Formats: sequence, C-alpha cells, structure tokens
Amino acid sequence: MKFAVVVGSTETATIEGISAAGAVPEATYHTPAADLEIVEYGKPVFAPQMPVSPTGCPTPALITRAVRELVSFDTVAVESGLVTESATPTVTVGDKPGADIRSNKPVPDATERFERARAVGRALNDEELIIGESIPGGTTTALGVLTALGEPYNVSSSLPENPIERKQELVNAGLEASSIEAGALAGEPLKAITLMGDPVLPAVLGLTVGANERGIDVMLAGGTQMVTAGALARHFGVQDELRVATTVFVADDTPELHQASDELAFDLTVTDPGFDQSSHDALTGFCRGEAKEGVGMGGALALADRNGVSDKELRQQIVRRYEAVTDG
Ligand code: AAM
Repeated sequence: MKFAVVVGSTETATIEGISAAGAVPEATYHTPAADLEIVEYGKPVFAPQMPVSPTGCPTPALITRAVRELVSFDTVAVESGLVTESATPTVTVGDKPGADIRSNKPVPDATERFERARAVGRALNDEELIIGESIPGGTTTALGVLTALGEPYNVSSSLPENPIERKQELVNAGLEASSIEAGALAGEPLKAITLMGDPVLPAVLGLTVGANERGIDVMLAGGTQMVTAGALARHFGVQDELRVATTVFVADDTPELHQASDELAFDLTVTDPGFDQSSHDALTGFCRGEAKEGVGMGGALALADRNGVSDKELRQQIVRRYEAVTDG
C-alpha cells in the first residue's frame, strides 16, 4: 500500500472567513508544506509552527502521522503549487499555486498537471493507493467544480459554521468570470478544474486515473473534496470501484455525503475515532466541528481500524504526538 499526500495552494484560501486551515488567512499558505512535514517527520521542520485553526484545533496531519506511528506505511508526497518550501521530498506535478476562484482560469495548466500525476499513478507497483490532500480553501474550489460538472452536492468546511452562502457567492462570481453556467462542463472534468478548481484536484484525479489504469485499488481519503475528485473521475470515464474513506465529523456536517456516494457509486467508509471520550486539546477541537478532515485523516483512521488498532490506543498516540510537537 502507498499513501499519497497531494498538496498545493489556492489564493481562494486568503478570502476572509472561508477557511480555518490556519490561524489567520495568510497562515494558510504554510499549512500544506507543514502538513507534509508532520506526516514525514512528526513535526514542522521549515514551517514556523504546526497548523492550527483560529481556536487551536490541530491539523488533521497530526492524526495521519499518529496512525503512521502505529501502523507504518509508505508515503509519496505530491506537490502541485506550494507557496512555501517543505522539508519533505516531493514529486512535483505543477509549481504554481491556483488563482482566486473568481478569476477566469484559476488553474490554466490543469491538463499538464493531470498528465504528470497520471504517469506517477501508472508507475506505482502497489496493490492499493490511498490518496489524501491538503489545500486550504479546497472545499470552496470543490464546490466550484461540482457546480460546473452539474453535481448537486454540498461541501463541508474546516470551520464549525460552514460559510456555505459565501462559498456559493464566490462560485457564482467564478462562473461569471469564466463565462459558463452551472452544469455546463458535465463530461469535461479537466475544463471544470481549469475554470473553477484548484491545483490539487488535477493531481488527485491524475493519480486516481493512472492507478486505475494500472489495476491498483484507489481509496480517496477525505471528505467532500475527495468526493469531488471521485466525481471528476466518473466524469473522466472511470467505471471501476472507487472507495472514499472519511470521518464522522464530515458525515455529520454534510449528510449529502451518503447520497453523493450512492449516486456516484463510491464504496463509502465513515470512521468515528471516539474523540468525544477525551478532554485533551489535541482532540476536543474536532468534536466542536473544527478541521473535520484533511491530509488523508479518514483513510488513516480506516487503516488503523483495518489493522486492529483500538480507538483508545489511537487517541493516546495522537496526544503523545501533539505533546511532542507543542513541547518543542
Ligand atoms: C488541512 N490542513 C489543515 C486542515 N486541512 N490544518 C488545519 N485545519 C484543517 N482543516 P477549507 O476549505 O475550509 O479550507 O477546508 C479544507 C482544508 O482543511 C484542506 O486543506 C484540508 O486538508 C483540511
């Protein structure tokens, strides 16, 4: 099994009130590079600090890392437009961050990024590929892509109160800037990303398509952004099984997750790691509805389950990891 973490940035994240994947909007630019470092080394290296939400909920990268410490697995870090440098070695499929969703072509080279990631997916020699992501603002661009494809699903948020109306306004402005109507790009996934998406989506789609062509099982590890990646794969023509693994935090926030999975024929796993059994700062933010998902957390939790790790053991490991990072 290989665990891919696909990272990038979109200017969309710096729009006030849209993302909690960083203490303040500008801090979201450090989040993807820091997330890679946490998965790789257990702590930030070049990044100034561990990403936290404005109220201190730690990045879901911490959970993925804690699972990795209990159930070791191989990773590949795929970079598609980071703003800051990461100390984690990466495979680069694109070097520019995405522009604001309200511009006419936020990811002008989506096709090139897709093809490079597809080649990586095809080159893998694993039986299974789990794919996670980190791109602050990514639920807004996911909504943009779903809307362009004509898929009527809602998206989740790293904020406890999903700013969904604001996201819809931004998506409408993006449609207008790109001179398209909702649903105009059904069957044209790469165009949907070019006009309404973010740089991580073509990379996730490319890995998925390439791995599928090679006969590798794909698990999309995440919430509504990964549902969007799966929808893109269906619009591309992938007909084989696609698994989606996410957390109860997303499922509680976005009940349409089940409907989307049924209609797009995903095999959906929703894990509940019992964080409500703990009063530790590492875990309580998730129960307040913060962060919810990201950096493959849902897939990592499914992997822990599959390997017989108890929720209690997992919670203890997360707390140990959190304390190791926050104590310096
Ligand atoms: C990734 N790193 C994170 C984080 N994510 N660190 C802290 N909190 C998170 N939620 P939104 O569209 O609201 O910004 O949510 C998507 C982001 O949240 C993604 O980067 C995802 O990986 C997660």
